[in-house]
Amino acid sequence: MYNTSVNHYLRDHIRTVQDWPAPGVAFRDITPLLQDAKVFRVLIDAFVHRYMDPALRPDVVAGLDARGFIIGSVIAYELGVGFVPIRKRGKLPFTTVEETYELEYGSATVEVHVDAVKAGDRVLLIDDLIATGGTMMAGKKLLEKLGAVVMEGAAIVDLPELGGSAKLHSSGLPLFTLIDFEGH
Ligand code: HSX
Repeated sequence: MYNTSVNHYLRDHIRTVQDWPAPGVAFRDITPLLQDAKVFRVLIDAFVHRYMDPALRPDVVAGLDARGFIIGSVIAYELGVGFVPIRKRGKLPFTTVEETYELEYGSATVEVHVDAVKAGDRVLLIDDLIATGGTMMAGKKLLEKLGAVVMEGAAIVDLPELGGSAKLHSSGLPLFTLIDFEGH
């Protein structure tokens, strides 16, 4: 966990929307973190302070479609490294590699350009939230197909009850998250 008072400050700016997108789901909405300039800066700095440490500094930041783009690109800019988008299928124009993963109902596919990272690059993988961990796991596998090393996964919110962070951790991926939400 990051500095506790920062965690609480950020938590207070996450909106919980009940029964969205489906009955029984408590959706953790990060948009209030972004729309206030001061809160947005505190949020981004929480990540930047960690990854500007030379031992943890990535070569590239990869963001997961779509909320991972919002924070991932700003973090990359602040760290002075490049940003690559991992997109849902059919959005990237150049040659891609893809990875399909299971959802509760059906499956999803994510893609990245074949030249997005180089073999041996140390990549920081970013999303807004970890639930089942399927999205982040697919992103990790994609980057590894290109020979990159995913040095850490980072997200604003973890929903530990859904088991994703434990699954990612046991796959060997270190994780950094700012806020845990249990229950509703
Ligand atoms: C949500 O699903 C978030 O923005 C993440 O991209 C993703 C997390 O779910 P999971 O793949 O961990 O279950 O739309």
